[in-house]
Amino acid sequence: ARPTVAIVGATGAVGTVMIDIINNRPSVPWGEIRLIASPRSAGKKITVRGEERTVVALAPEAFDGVDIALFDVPDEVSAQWAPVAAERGAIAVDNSGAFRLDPDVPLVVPEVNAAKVHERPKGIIANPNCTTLSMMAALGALHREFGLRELVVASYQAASGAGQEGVDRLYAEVSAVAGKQVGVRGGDVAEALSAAGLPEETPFKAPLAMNVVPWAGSRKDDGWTSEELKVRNESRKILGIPDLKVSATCVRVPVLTTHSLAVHATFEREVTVDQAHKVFGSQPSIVLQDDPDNGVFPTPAAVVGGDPTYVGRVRQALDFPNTLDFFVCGDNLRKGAALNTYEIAETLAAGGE
Ligand code: 2RA
Repeated sequence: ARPTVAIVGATGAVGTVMIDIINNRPSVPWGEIRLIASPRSAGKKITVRGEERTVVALAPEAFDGVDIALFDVPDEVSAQWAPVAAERGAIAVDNSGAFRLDPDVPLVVPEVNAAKVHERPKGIIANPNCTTLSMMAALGALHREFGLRELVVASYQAASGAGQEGVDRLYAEVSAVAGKQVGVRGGDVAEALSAAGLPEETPFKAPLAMNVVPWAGSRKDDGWTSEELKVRNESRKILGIPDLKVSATCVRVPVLTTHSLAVHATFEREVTVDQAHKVFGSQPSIVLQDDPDNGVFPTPAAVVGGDPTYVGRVRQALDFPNTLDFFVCGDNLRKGAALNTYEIAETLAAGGE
């Protein structure tokens, strides 16, 4: 029989993208597609692949008969419910941060380490953080050829990474400054936001309109943010390089959706721009956009809504041996979240699960 898949958090931001992905696949391997959400959203009707389905409330019985449960819910909900799904016989594919660094839970990007889906003693597979994910297809491909040793990255993260609250805040800030001569004097953007009646409390810690904010996630030891540590720890785990040297600075920019990263990657062997282009060009999930003389390079506004990872500005570092610099963009709600989770489920389905 064809496997039953459940989407947990079907009515949320990532769950909604997940349904869009399922609706737009040429074909799907699923028998039943079950929609699960909080009791508040239960009873809601959503059309999936032409068939109207009713959302059922999150409860242990909701997982009965489910083969693969895709979790698009906050960390604490996953922490509680993914083990329940696994106990009931489902494989839980979790998009939250709850299990990513658990040694008994594989952290999977199918282009990089698909075989890890079979090593899941807890019945749980984790999906990486969107910032890490945005560069993984590119780094995984280069690592296979040239052996990655060191990674220095700066992120340019979209407001939607901070959820609907982040999206609403950026729209409100952009309307508050629209048509005004702000950004010419220290503090005048903040004054414009306050004059427009926006609450001082913001998900970004500082005005995001007409600005960039060097902060994403929560505070960790020694001045690092949670987001910066995720980039380090998750990259090591996905690439299978426990001692990979990583240093990240995560920055929020006034972009709605699509995270970008400036990547400085050092390899065991020399790598030329031509060789890197060939590697990127041979990856089905990477689109190479690298012709700056003709204005061809990826930007978040141009690639948002797309599934691939977009790579450009590939250069051989002038002062660092065996090192490439490049720029990468990936839709943080698609490959960064729902799409990768769905691709893990497809990998499982193709493996005869
Ligand atoms: C962010 N990576 O962009 C986070 C969301 N998971 O804030």
